Amino acid sequence: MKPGSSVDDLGVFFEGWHAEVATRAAAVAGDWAVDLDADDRARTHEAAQALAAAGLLAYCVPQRFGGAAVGRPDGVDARALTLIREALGWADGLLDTAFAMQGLGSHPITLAGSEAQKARYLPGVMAGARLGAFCLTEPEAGSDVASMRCRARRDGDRYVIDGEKAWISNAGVAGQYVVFATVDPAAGRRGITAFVVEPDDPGLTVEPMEVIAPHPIGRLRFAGCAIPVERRLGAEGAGFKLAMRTLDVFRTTVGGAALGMARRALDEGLARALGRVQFGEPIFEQQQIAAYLAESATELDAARLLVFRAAHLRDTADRRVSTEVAMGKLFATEAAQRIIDRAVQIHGGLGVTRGSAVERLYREIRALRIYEGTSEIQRVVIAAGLKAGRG
Ligand code: COS
Repeated sequence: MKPGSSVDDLGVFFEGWHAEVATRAAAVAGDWAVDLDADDRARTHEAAQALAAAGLLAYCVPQRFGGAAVGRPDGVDARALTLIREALGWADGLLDTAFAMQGLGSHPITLAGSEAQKARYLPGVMAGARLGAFCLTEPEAGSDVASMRCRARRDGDRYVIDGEKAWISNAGVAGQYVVFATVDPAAGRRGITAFVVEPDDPGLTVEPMEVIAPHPIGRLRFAGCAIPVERRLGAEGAGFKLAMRTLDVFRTTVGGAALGMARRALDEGLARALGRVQFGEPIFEQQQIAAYLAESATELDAARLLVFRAAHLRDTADRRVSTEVAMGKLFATEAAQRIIDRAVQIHGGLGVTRGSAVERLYREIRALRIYEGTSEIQRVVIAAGLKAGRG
């Protein structure tokens, strides 16, 4: 089995150089060994090193700061990021999120950072030396970002942050945290402001959280956490749009990870159906099993079309593409869940046995319908786009 990431069948969405990106990502995915017994945090560092060594993290930062030449004004190419996540998701959810966090955790700096901020953080991101984190969610503010309570108060040449963030990927291993906090709770989303917090800033503590799949995640508590004013990203009140613009790139890449996981499930399901003999013949000969595989292959291709259309538009159209991006994430993550569920069914008892690839996929896929905007929020975005005549 080989990682399924190729530009061959969707040439219309790609430029010539994308094929090489897909090949390079597939090589990293093919070489990566999944070690479920190793510590998630240690594995994340190891993954970042492997991704940096293969040159893949260069796609997370603009060329001026050492990144790859992708020819986009904002320095990143959604198609490259999505192709890479497709290959990595095929191999291992943790390898995929190690990559994703270098992008998501640095893109607000790329978009809104000063030259000094970019120079301080981006080269380390690309080298895999500084792991990134994107800190938006709070215990009481998930989908409703504007209701966040984490507060930043200006005090001379510092901001003092108080509050809590939860379900933060890379908590405890990140070298930089992009933190969204409000400077004016009464102003709703217009008070939200982005900052960079560093792990040794006084007043920051981190607690690990456990989720259903291997993933370094946790809670951040800010108690009088004072940071210099120079760590603010962009203007006061500009944080909400900065978060949304960042998500317009990375929601598409979540779709890419879902494609990779679904492809792996289809590969595993097909191999099992052809190899497993019951009633004197491979179970593939049972029409119900063949139909599951046919359904999965069709849904996977439909998902690929939506996801790469979104990535292509994001890279080439000079307009907001939130609607198409939301459609891609919604459809790909929901379809991947169904495809993986069918693969588990085809595997029978083996499908729910710890250590089998489809059992791992079954746990890995679930969060993709939740993080970076739930499926329900994607429908909200799509409906808002319809009303506004977008997309
Ligand atoms: N790009 C640029 N601007 C955007 C934007 C985008 N993608 N999305 C929204 N905006 C702007 C709008 O243009 C609007 O600007 P004005 O005030 O100048 O008119 C402003 O932001 C508010 O937009 P909107 O009215 O659409 O926001 P809502 O408060 O109605 O809803 C949702 C926003 C629900 C879509 C948003 O809160 C959301 O995405 N929630 C989910 C958050 C999430 O993904 N959490 C996971 C955390 S990361 S693991």
